[in-house]
Amino acid sequence: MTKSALQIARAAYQPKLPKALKGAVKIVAGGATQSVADQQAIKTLFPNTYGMPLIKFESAEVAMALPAINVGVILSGGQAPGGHNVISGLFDGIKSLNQESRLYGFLMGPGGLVDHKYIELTADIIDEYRNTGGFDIIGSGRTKLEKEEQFEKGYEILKQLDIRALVIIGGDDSNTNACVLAEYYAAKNYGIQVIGCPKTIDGDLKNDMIETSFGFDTACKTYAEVIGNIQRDCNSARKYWHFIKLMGRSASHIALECALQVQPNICIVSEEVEKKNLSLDDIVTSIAKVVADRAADGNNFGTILIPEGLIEFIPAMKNLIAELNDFLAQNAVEFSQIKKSAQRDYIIRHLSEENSAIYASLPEGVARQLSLDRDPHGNVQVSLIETEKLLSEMVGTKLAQWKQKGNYVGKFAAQHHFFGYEGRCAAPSNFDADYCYALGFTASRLIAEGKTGYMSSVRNTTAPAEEWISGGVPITMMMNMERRNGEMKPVIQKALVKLDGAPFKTFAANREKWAKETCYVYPGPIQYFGPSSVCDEPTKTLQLEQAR
Ligand code: FBP
Repeated sequence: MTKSALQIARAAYQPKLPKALKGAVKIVAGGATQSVADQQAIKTLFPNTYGMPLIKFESAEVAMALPAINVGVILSGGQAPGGHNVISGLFDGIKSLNQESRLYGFLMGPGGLVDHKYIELTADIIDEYRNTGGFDIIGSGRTKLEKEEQFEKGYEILKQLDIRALVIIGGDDSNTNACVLAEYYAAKNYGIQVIGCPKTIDGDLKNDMIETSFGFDTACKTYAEVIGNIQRDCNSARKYWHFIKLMGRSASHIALECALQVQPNICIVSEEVEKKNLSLDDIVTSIAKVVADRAADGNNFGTILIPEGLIEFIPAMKNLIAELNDFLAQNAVEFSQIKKSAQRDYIIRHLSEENSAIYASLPEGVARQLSLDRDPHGNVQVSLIETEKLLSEMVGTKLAQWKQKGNYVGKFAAQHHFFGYEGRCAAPSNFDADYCYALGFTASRLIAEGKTGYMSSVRNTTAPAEEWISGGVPITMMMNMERRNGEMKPVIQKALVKLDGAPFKTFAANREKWAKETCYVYPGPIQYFGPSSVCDEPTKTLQLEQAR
């Protein structure tokens, strides 16, 4: 296979490990834990994995010896830079404890476990993928592990391969599944440990113990590079407004991080829209005002960052989507038999009066996207909704009305972009390469300690990697009860942007200036070699959250 010069050089990169993981480790356990909310309900649903202590690894004198063990690994959900390094860290970790240990990768996500599709990950294969982006080593998928028959099918193959620990690398939904599986195998006394690893470019799987999900760093830096390039183009030609939608199915962390890196004219933060109970028209008006103000200064150009999940955070739309979710879940069969051309009318006839009116007022394309199949976890596929076009069209209409009234005298031409897939498989930054390797290595130590229902945790991540703290968090600690597909379910609580947090406050303190003036920053491409100040810098979000 032909490799690029960067790929060849990057293959030789040795990810940095926290000091404590470099030799023998001992475990330091804290007190009992409880879930973030709905404690009684979660405790009842997870009697075997609830309340376990937080765990930290520290250096020890005597090395622990692990009998040879077979371990399975699954990549679940959307790709995120660094997944291959989690696997190589896990591989090196189990091998460092016993050379006879083996690692099996289940193919194309959790479905590989159920369908018994797997490969053994040998040293040759692992070496091909060190420090590379993508999940192609074993592929990924979104099959939801939730049914007893799936757990039993999984158990069959795990028993056959003598696998005694399974590592699931995924986002909040996949780690919820990891926890359900851990509980099931523990209840059945099957002797199979399940460990989770925090993945998602969206950055919304985080809490006090999980400072960031892997992939967020690289993905944001990749988008910020391209947005910076667009800003330089836009500041050169001075004729376009660029409407840039950024991935992040729910939370606006990616848009906010990119805004902090590039200082655009506008960045919408969905969580603020919800808090202020803004309507679509409020958002459109506020954008149009910035466009008009800049036009008054002769600046008919600018950049607007739009979080992918915006639609679901506009309160009126959120109510509509919630009703649609329940309605479509309950009437799935009937709905699937209705002709496509009649589906819109069918929905309008069946929704409550208020939601029916909102649904009817939506442009055809957006309305259709809202009624399309949910992903296996019941989520609307927001990446398919063209919010950037919807907003620019509406802003254009508003400006035309203002022009007629003599309130606006500019030119408005829009360009549209959607950045998501462009960053999900980028070669991991040094941060993600190191962080992921440490997460995988930590998972091997949790396995060696016989733990199950834990998520691998690496903290203190704005300090040099040597000083990072490695350990484990009981997954039940992150759970609460939420409505999914019309039913209350235990799920990991999503971490949305905190409006009283330092990243948002920093943005809010600067946004008026960024709107009016042209304060663009051009971050340039991720650097893998060179001074640490250029190559190892964590995200602005992490730096501000940890105030370093
Ligand atoms: P995960 O939550 O699985 O990490 O995926 C995140 C994400 O990249 C979202 O930002 C986006 O909305 C979604 O995946 C797109 O899904 P798909 O890859 O199935 O098109």
